[in-house]
Amino acid sequence: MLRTRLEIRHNWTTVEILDILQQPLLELVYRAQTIHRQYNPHNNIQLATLLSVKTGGCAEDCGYCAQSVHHKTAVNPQPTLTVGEVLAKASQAKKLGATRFCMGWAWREIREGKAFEEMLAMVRGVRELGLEVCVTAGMLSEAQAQRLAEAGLTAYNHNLDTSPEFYEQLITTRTYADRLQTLDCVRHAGITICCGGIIGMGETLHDRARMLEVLATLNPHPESVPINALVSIEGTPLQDQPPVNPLELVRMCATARILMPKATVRLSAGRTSLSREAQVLCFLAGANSIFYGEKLLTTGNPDRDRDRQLLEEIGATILNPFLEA
Ligand code: SAM
Ligand code: DTB
Ligand code: SF4
Repeated sequence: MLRTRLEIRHNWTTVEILDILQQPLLELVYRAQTIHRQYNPHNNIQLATLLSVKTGGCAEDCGYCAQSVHHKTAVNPQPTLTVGEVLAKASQAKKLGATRFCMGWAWREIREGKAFEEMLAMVRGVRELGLEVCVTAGMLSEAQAQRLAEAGLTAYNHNLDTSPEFYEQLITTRTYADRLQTLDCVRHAGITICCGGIIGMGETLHDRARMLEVLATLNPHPESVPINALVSIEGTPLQDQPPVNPLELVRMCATARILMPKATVRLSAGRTSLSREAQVLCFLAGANSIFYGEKLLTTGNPDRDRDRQLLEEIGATILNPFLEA
């Protein structure tokens, strides 16, 4: 099997990626599925449950986000969840079949102090449950990444969101270079990287290709690549964006799979607007992870029972923790 595997490349160009993104859809899905089978022969899908530990009141101005203080949305700042509350949720997620537990903080960056110590306790606690554990909490330093690694953190999520060129139209309070710097700290600490982006924010196909190019020229590639469709939030600058064509999401999943054959490609935000059939197409195109649970951070997600039923119907099995890397 190993002999037939394609070479993993880190030198993809924009033109090559644009060509892939624009291939006839059936060709594209066939190509992505061929690669997917070589690297993930068992039809495994990872179930990751997401919990917002600190909701709302974020100082950043990300144009898509319900939690930014710069936008008047229906989301108000909530008290930070306690270690006990979080571990109870993680334990429940495990019972319901999740193998990865992801925790979010609406922060610009991690600061030293009580909240960080509690984050470390949460990470240790989730690992003790035998789950993979992921944190997303904004920028961090080398030293903080090191402490998270020591606590047993599996992955840190920090998205590029879009191309370097389109980025400034979405976020002004931190730069693309800041994001890459954070990813560097995560990598140096030996934590796996979860990094992807969003489509449907008014970006061009060229922007999508450029975002994928930045991801696919990281060496090593991110272990996990979330592909989000914009959930348009009232009160944000992106509130009137038209919904994403589901086939565009299929194209993104397929292209991510072709460029980064070993990564876990997660079909992330936006699944409530997708038909079961569109989701199956994304799985065929190489998506092999979903968020599992009734809520993402502030918005809805498909029902657990329906998700389980869907996976059963298509003959997918649930990925065991720690097998993805
Ligand atoms: N504050 C941290 C940060 O920005 O890195 C962590 C939480 S933040 C909400 C995590 C990611 O969720 C963002 O980078 C973005 O890709 C995604 N996201 C946020 N709002 C979204 C929306 N309305 N639709 C789709 N994806 C969204
Ligand atoms: C990611 O790429 N998507 C997740 C997770 N990483 C943290 C977040 C999606 C958020 C969707 C909007 C909301 O629920 O507020
Ligand atoms: Fe804050 Fe993250 Fe939302 Fe940006 S995406 S406003 S950093 S919570």
